[in-house]
Amino acid sequence: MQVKTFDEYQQVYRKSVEEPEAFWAEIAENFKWRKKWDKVLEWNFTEPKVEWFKGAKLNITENCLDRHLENNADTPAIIWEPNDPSENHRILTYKQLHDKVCQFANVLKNNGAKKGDRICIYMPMVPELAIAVLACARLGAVHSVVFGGFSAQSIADRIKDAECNIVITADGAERGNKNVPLKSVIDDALVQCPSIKRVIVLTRSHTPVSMIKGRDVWWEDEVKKVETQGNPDCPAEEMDTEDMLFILYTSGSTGKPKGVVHTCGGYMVYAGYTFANAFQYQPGEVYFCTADIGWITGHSYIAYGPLTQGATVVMFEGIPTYPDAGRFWDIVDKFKVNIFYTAPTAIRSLMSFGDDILKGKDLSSLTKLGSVGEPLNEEAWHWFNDKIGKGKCPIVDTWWQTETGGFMISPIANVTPLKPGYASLPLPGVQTVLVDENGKEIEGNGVSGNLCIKFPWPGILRTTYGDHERCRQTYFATYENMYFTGDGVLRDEDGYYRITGRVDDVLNVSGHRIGTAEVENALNMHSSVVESAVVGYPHDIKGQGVYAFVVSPDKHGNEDITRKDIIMTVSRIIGPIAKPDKIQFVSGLPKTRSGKIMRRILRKIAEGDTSNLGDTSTLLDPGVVEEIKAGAL
Ligand code: 6R9
Repeated sequence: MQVKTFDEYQQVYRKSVEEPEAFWAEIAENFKWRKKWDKVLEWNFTEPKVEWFKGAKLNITENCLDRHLENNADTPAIIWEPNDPSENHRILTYKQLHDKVCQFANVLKNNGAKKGDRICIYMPMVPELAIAVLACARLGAVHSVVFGGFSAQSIADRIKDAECNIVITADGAERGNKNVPLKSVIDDALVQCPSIKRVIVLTRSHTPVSMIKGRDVWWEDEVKKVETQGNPDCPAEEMDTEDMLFILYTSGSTGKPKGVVHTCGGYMVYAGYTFANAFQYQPGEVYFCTADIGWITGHSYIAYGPLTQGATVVMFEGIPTYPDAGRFWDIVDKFKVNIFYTAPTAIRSLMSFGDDILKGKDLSSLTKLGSVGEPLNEEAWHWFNDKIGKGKCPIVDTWWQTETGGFMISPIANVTPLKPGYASLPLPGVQTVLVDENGKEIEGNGVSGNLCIKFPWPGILRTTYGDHERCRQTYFATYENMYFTGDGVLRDEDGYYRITGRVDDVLNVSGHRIGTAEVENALNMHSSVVESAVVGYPHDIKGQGVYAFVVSPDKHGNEDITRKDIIMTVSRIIGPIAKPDKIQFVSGLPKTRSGKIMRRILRKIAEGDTSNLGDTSTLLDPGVVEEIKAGAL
């Protein structure tokens, strides 16, 4: 599955475009199937309907676990580093992980879980999170992991949308010196969720929790029951290749997050193949991905991708700056990490602490570096390359999305010549196109446009849960017969791709996708907010910050307190990750005569670039712009 030279990459890429079915069938042969496919691909982007490896049967956990038992049972699958460095780390070999997944799958069965059920997971970054995810997949239950930074309201929305019947959580999560009372947040969420019949609670932080009789059970008690039942194995459920594997909610340009659906066969092939190829993973290498399993990066590149390849994955519970800003490098040194995959926001944040934190850290084990989530600006690229990689580790800048399931545009380590700031070239099987606003393909090099993909790849989303029309509208209706990514891109003279950021109303704050409409809905829920508009602005560390223009005539005489109340409201409705960085009170928003907010103007003001606001003649009240400019933060 790995190409070894740039020439080979170019040949393989050509083949993947000319004969995509033959190309992917050959890749798929590297996986374990209960039954092989009758047909490699059937598709149209109009409905849309995409089916990969049609007729095939499998269980992804047999690929992640069982198939490694024969030769690699004692290879570490997960090396877990706790938040508190004085607590012991844990290592789970493939055999141990297999056994724990089977055991917990039996726990789920005892608690009524079956194939097709939707199970919500809200957990800290502990091995049990990976175990819970894989146990769902073992039974064919569909997991919907919700990141620990989301509020009770966000969890409730997601549980209701997917009609989940079970929640798996923990008493609390420790991140840095903060404790997030996960179970208590779940209790608040469940007030709105009658579909939940069972809550399984792992002990982690020893935070006091309220266990509701008949609904809530302890993870440890349930495991003991399975142990006394004396049946450690749990045969994997046979899944159709197009059965649902998981739902993962992500923000878009409209108010409500959508449940991106991935299915078993195609997703497995895509996550496994891209991991093996882009990182050129070799047996024995230690790979550390700093993402949280609550995001797609954790799904595809902590859990499924690396485990299908029998890799050793470091999983970290804490944050990069606790107990100090050298923590990542301590972990690299401690476990002799070879491949280190992180986000630009983390790199920029660690850069800002200066080079002293690197003194005495042995980073000599590193051979390959990776980045994901937002553009890796050149300054951060060079720091990462010079100070961390010591100029000898390729930086794999992976562009992809929740919807794509895996890497799309990315260098292949030690194969693709690198350019700082560029995600470089599409991986084999990925047919990128640039289009202009009218949907016309922009050919040639040295051009910019909107990034689309014109042919399916196995990891493409299949639908948005419960609302297929929304999937069509969002991704397949903007341009005919193309998947629209929502990103703008530059293709330079060498054909190299540089992602320039979202072209829709989606912000990317510290690598997290946040819809402006979602934040506006939350702001508008505050009793003294009449109306609001949210835009992004350049932020040194987060990449983008959240700037809110708020119309609030009645501030109870104290702007600062009102500001804090409003921030609290956003935190409650969406979660701390969506909190505005700046709130500017305004008497009105710049609107056209037809009532549309002119975000272009607000964006410029938020960026501090007010010299040329463009044409404001269509505004209902041009005077409001002067006022907003004068009060800009
Ligand atoms: C994997 C992930 C997707 C959006 C995407 C784009 C941005 C991701 C990037 C990147 C520039 C990269 N993005 N990787 N931009 N260079 N290497 O992040 O998924 O959370 O769905 O976000 O993130 O704007 O459209 P997701």
